[in-house]
Amino acid sequence: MKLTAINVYEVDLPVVGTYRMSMTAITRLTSVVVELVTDTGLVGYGEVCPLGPIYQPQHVLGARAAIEEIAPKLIGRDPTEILQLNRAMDAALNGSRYAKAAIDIAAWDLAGKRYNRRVCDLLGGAVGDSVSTYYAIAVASPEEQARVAAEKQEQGFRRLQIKVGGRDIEDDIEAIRKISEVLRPGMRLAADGNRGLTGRDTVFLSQRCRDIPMILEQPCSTLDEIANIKGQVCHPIYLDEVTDDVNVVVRSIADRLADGFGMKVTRVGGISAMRTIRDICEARSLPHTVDDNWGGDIIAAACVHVGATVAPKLFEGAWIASPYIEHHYDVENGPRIENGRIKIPTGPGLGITPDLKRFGSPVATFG
Ligand code: 0XW
Ligand code: MG
Repeated sequence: MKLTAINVYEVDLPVVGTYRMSMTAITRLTSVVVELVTDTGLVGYGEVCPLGPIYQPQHVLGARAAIEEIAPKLIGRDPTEILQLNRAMDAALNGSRYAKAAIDIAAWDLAGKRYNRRVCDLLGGAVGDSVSTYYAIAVASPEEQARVAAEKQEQGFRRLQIKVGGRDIEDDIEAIRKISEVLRPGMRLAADGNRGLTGRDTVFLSQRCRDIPMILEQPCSTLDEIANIKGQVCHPIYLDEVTDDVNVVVRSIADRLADGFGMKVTRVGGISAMRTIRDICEARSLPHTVDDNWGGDIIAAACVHVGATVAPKLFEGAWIASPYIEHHYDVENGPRIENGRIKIPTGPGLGITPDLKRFGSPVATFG
């Protein structure tokens, strides 16, 4: 099998409502879809959707520029030799893991189609035919966040993430307390600062909520800030945005800063890197999610396929953006949330056959 062309599409993703976090509010995004075309007629799809220009050091135009630099040097390669493909990408461009991730994901899709296996099967096999997910409650009044928590609990979600930060810490504390009053025993709760809290406010929040079983997700921005407060907080800390590659994951574990992770597939470089992090976490019994920033059915399926292979005792869910997106890329097979769970697509590869009319014409073609 040889790569004959790489097509890049931009997909407009208006957000249903406004998705507010500590440092940004999202109403519309553009996702980048990559199509790997081969001489066998098989094609593979990958996707990356930066969460706006300030959430992380990622940008739609940066993704396109990185792919433009890399793509011509991949034409003629066998895309199912995924390790060699990743090495070729790193030899072509330093960094931009989020952009490389879209190509890596498409390569896994192609490998599955070539061998007629689902991606989760190629990754070692799935636990069951569905995965758990969780609901992220955007920043809003404490009353509204508690209302949403009760509603999502009724809809079958077993884990909730409340967005905190970007406001008076007293409002965050009130929101967490109101949510804890409506949750039934066994519900999991994460308070996610998305890097927006100071160390001081994180300690205040944790100590004032010491009676509430929850985890703190990426409250502060840097590993050093986390290290400063680790001995003062009353809750486990999961790292998210700061873990932008496997090395940082390894360091945060070795330095005893991470009690778990909110992990994003494209941030670390794609399915290949996420598989490595899955295995490191299993070796150290560290719980983690398998999420991404945002994006449609392609990235959602990638998260679900990897999430399906995580050891059940460590799996904290696969978050997908579909509740905030009006239309599927693949109406029949696009991942959907039902009763807090997502069925694994059954087709080979990612199991997604996107309607290319949804993407329009490619914005770039290589090969
Ligand atoms: C909840 N998420 C996985 C989706 C949003 O991109 C933010 C992210 C997180 O946990 O930070
Ligand atoms: Mg997070």
